[in-house]
Amino acid sequence: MQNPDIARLFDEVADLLEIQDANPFRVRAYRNAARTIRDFPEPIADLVRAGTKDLTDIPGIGDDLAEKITDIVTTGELPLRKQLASKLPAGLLDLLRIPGLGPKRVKLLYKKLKVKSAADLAAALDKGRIQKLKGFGPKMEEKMRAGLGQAQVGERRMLLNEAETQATAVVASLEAGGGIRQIEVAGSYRRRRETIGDLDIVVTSEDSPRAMDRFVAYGEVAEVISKGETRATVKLRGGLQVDLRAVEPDAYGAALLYFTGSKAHNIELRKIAQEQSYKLNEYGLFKGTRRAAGKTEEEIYAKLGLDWIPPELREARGEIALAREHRLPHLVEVKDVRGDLQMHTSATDGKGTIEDMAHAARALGYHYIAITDHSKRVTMALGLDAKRLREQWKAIDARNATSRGFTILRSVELDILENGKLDLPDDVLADADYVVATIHYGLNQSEKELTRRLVGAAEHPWVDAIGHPTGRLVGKREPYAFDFDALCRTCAATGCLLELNGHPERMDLPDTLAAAGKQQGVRFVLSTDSHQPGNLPFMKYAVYLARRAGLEAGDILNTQPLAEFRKGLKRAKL
Ligand code: DGT
Ligand code: CA
Ligand code: CA
Ligand code: ZN
Repeated sequence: MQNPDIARLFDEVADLLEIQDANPFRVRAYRNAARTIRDFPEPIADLVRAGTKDLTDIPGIGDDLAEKITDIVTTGELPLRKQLASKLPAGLLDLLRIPGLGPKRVKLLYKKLKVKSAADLAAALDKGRIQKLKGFGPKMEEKMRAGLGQAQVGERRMLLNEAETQATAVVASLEAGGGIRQIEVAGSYRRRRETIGDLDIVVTSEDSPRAMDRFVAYGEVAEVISKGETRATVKLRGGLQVDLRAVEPDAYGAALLYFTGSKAHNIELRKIAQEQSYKLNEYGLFKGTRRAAGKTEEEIYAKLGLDWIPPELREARGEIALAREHRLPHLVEVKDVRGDLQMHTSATDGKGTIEDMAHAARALGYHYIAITDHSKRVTMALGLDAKRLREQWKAIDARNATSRGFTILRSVELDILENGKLDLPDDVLADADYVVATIHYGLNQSEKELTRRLVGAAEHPWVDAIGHPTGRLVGKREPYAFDFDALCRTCAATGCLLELNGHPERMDLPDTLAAAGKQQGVRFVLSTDSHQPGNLPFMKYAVYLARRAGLEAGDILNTQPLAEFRKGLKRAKL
């Protein structure tokens, strides 16, 4: 049982409760627990087995949840989930997996139209019955049609951080079995896409059949799909498929290159090989029957006249031309980042005090952080009004006065209201060190409205950055409609920064937009949007995003020491 598996059970309980009209607080408690567990830095199953840590020490986990977690780890099931599910048609849970269909909509479809399965939904769509329901416009209908198609072909992608938990554990199990020489998780995982279809592991081993045996015997395997001497495919509990391929050492680089992809990158490479009368495949780079290269990726790229290309860039977006001209960007790394610029505390919807967050941030080697609790419009999170915010800043000032080499910036996640105004008065914003403005409400406004709100905020003298600029939630909510180029033009002109929010559920800006922003002269900041100290290591996901966008440390203001960071802010020029 990995953390994501435990989290999934709690999420399902929340969904089932919500469909059954349970108390919203109870629903929220299970949802929060799911998130806490998913994002917890250590495997919780290990803690339970070791029995050394009291689970109720984890923020948001009380006695009841602790007991349930222990049950899950020991029995693999959660009786409450089974009991709740038994009251509803089995197909209803499948409906929840269709993008855009949350428990609220599933409940409506079930109650009003007796939709109990994907097939029922397809029929209801065909008969035009969905449109007549309140809250289901033609746009929604179109989305559900598309989602239904995806759900039926089994296209379910996992968030990168969940896939990472699973990948790390499989690799550790294989390595513990012995006989593995080289091992790498290739595919979209190695390219650090924000979602992962399946894991593609490449190994060299002195005893491949033994590695395959070990692989299919791994404790998390739910189903063995195929197994041979050099190749096996399994499905893990929770649905993630994993392929393992063992190759000879002379072909390891070629196999790694091939299975890392992307497919489009591979196709371009193969064309270049052909132009130089080579043949490139997963076994090597060949001239006739002679293998010219294959042991490492570097030697294959080199033979083709190319610099080695970091996996994050292998998407056929111009990286091969850059590699030929020795002009690949020097991509930003986690160690370049000196501060984290979005996090919440228990003053609003976070779980941890300012001190807790500062302590964890120092341990990561940061020089500064911004505490960015919500402003008052976000009532659900107990957002701060001017008075509470100023009190928080006073506490921050006091703490800064006694601490050396580490600074907490007075900040706020400032809501850009539906009417385009900002949620706090200018005199308050002027006293902040850093202000990140974001949109949480009115996401369904017209493109014109939303663009006006974002551009207006970016023009405002005291707004230093726009946070999670597109509002997307990976796999759950598409970006809201707005003119990204217009926002970039404003940011480039005013010096307003765009945030790359590395929270695994957000990953916002998306990589392609960040790359486009850079072309327009925009500068960026990286953040984690942490809601507890244990989230701060999410910075690596922000860095992955930045790398996929081709960003260098120089493109990102929070790679700078504090003094330079301050000088680079828009407010420094006022
Ligand atoms: P995913 O799993 O959907 O997140 O994405 P990938 O990129 O991991 O794709 P996957 O697992 O289907 O295949 C792994 C890699 O294998 C892929 O990135 C490139 C390579 N590959 C797979 N199929 C083909 C193909 O038909 N042609 C070429 N050139 N490469 C392929
Ligand atoms: Ca894959
Ligand atoms: Ca695959
Ligand atoms: Zn936010």
